[in-house]
Amino acid sequence: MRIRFALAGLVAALATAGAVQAQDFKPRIVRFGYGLVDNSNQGRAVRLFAQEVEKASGGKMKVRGIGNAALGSDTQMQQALIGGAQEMMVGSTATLVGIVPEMAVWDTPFLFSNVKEADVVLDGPVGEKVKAKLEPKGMVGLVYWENGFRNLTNSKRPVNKLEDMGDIKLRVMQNNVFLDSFKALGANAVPLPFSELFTALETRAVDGQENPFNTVVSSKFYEVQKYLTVTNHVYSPWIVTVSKKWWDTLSPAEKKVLQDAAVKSREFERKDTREEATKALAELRTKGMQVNELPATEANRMREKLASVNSGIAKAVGQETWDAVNGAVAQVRGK
Ligand code: TK8
Repeated sequence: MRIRFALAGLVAALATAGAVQAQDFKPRIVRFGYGLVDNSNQGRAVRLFAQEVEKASGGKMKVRGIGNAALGSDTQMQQALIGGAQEMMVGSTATLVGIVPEMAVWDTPFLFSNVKEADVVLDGPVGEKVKAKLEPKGMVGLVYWENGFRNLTNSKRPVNKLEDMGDIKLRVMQNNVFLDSFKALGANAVPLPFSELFTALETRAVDGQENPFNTVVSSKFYEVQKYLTVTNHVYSPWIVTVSKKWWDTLSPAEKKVLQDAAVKSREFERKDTREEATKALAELRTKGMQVNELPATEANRMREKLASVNSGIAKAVGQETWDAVNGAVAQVRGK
């Protein structure tokens, strides 16, 4: 008797769950584009996101991760999201600056001195506020992911002092903060989309670039770059974005599935990236890269020179955003 009662309850519960699911989830294909190769921290986190979404939607929502910039460079994908031709992407906040000027604040050299500061500030109220600026421009920002602290590589010579950068043609991300930063350091800065970077290095159209260790490994830059200088000069995050046009067609349950999976992917991605980063430098050495750290006096000179771009960033992002972000950093540092 008791068993029969329990079974009936179970059947009823299942029926209700089924009914809720049927009306809340439509079959959806989500094209999720990214710039790095499949075997990278980006690729792994996109796959985790895809699994979570599929599970939570009872298989109704299917995420197709499309890496290698096969759907276009960061800026091309952003336009596809705005137009509604692509559902999701992950890319650098740095490449969004032309659409949301406030995003440039994350490119401030030496803004964060460790990943804890980055996590607290990006996930906190001011990170949310900057992220929210995407909506009126046609994109919904879900979460920030770690790209990592950036370091310098080149094929010309070991960089031991600033002057060593003098005649290095250095690829930078396409925004003024990066251009101004490397001009301030005396380099010949050339803006290029990431999708063109490997070929540019290979053909020596440019001599160097800057990216976290993880990317130097996953994109095989060690094949075309000999020297790596540990500079940790900036932490520019990645951000996961959704087409607003498409987002507006989703049910609240579908939106929640994407939001929850995005948070899970963020936790996974940061852990994965940090683990990979600790091993990457040794790997790059075994691949034949020559690694050096800047002597303290040169690191300080670099800091001083880069501080000269701060006033320009404050102007570009607005004093309010500048103060809010720097205030949030000071707060977490004080703790
Ligand atoms: C990948 C880029 C990349 C970034 C860059 O699409 O462009 O150098 O670091 O991660 O967003």
